[in-house]
Amino acid sequence: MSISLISGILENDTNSISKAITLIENDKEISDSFFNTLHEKSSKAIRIGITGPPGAGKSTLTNELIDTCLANHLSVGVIAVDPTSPFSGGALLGDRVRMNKYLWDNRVFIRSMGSHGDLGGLARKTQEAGDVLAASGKDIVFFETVGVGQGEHDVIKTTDLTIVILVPESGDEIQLMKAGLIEIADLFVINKSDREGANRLSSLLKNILHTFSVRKEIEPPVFNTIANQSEGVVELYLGIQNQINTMKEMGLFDKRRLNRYRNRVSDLIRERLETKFWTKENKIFLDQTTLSLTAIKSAPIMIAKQLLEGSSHESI
Ligand SMILES: Nc1nc2c(ncn2[C@@H]2O[C@H](COP(=O)(O)OP(=O)(O)OP(=O)(O)O)[C@@H](O)[C@H]2O)c(=O)[nH]1
Ligand SMILES: [Mg+2]
Repeated sequence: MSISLISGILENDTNSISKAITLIENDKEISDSFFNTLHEKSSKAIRIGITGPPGAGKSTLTNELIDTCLANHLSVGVIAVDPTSPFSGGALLGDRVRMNKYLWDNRVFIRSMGSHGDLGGLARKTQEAGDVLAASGKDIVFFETVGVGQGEHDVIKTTDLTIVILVPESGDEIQLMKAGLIEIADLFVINKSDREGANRLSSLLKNILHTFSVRKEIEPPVFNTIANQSEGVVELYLGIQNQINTMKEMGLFDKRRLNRYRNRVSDLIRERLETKFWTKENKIFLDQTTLSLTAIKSAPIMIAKQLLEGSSHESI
């Protein structure tokens, strides 16, 4: 990793930011000192996760929030996680269109990161990309994901604040409970509030949250928006600021960041240990001892133990 790349990032040079994220995405060897420098410079940015079902209006709302941030003199980075799912056919194209809108504006940097069906390491990579954007001086970094899979949830868990977007048509209790949305949300948005059922959904949600708040330190507020008409966006923006301030006052903000830091350390350890563990020999051993279901004569724990104890090598 060259010194010019890091200084380019710190000077908010778009090419350097882009290049660094590509290196991270492609798992290229990057020096520890690079990450150390990023770390020193990346604590100021607020990281906000935006998640919700496919087509809920996440991108439309993020765009609105970008404009509101800019109007309030805040620069913005966006990492849009494309889960390469059948739902998100239009997502990449849409993201390209909005990237073009800000092409000449270095207060905004938008990037899609694909998981290419392999969710391993996605949360780490998006965090590192977030570090790059934070170190480039962005005040706010949005992480936009479709709230479907575990990998996307892992991404959301790495943020300072999580916004869950729902739409009237997704509006039954089961939907809300599904995928642990209530657990991860700090703030809810009912988008497409021009549609029927929006009020019903928001009262239902508020009721559920009230019951849940016994277990949560802060009851998540609920906002109604019509993102494609820019309605409710300023209120949401103020609500986000307010929520962050409350979290800071209660010490929850720092607590969450500390947890996130610890989780990053353990995730890195897990990833490195696993990479080191799966040598060619160990992979061959697993394949050979599990050639077919009928060939398997012992419980998984027996194979795992042999692998861990290294006795697998002798028996190949
Ligand atoms: N009626 C209505 N349509 C909206 C609203 N907000 C967004 N849309 C439309 O809903 C569609 C999907 O919006 P997106 O912003 O692409 O949704 P998304 O959640 O990013 O979608 P994926 O990334 O594909 O999951 C677009 O056609 C938007 O114009 C709204 O408040 N009301
Ligand atoms: Mg989208």
